[in-house]
Amino acid sequence: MHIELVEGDITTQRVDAIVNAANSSLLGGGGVDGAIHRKGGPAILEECRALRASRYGGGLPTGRAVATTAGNLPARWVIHTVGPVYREAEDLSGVLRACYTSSLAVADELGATSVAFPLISAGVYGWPPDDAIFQALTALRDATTQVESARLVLFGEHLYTLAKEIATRG
Ligand code: AR6
Repeated sequence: MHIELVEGDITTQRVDAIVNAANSSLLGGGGVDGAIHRKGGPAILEECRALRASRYGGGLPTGRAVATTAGNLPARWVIHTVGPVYREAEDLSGVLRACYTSSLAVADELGATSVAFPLISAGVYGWPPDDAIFQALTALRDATTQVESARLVLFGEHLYTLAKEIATRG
């Protein structure tokens, strides 16, 4: 799988699927989740509500992923995943990496070959950005998937520069 780093807004990415850093309620929130629902329109929330009614009454568990329409966005699907809230006292990096791999597994089920990811857990959920980037790159590099192109979308120049540095470090 080809891994690409881009600076920008995930809602404008022209790929088969974009990933949403959601919360387990699937009912929207701030950050990238807010932007996706705002620009994608009500069709996304409608499908999220249906998923809650059918499969995820107790919420989408952390580290898991599920797809909906992308509404008015240029992508075909939004894959919602729930990152772990950062905790110093507990190593949840395996759960964070699982967000990337379960999103790719959902992409495989959909037949999506290009997927754009935000930096999951690195905002409201408090994950230190450098380690969030490291975990994202590790998960994507190690993944077994039919997805041909994974794009990590960094919001702002600072995160983009940091990601470039971490990627070259290996
Ligand atoms: N495009 C790309 N990246 C973005 C965008 C955007 N439009 N907007 C923000 N980011 P966050 P989390 C970056 O907080 O930490 C929500 O309320 C942001 O700079 O969106 O997983 C959910 O409902 C950061 O680098 O997600 C949950 O309750 C990264 O996206 C909770 O926040 C992730 O920040 C999830 O928190």
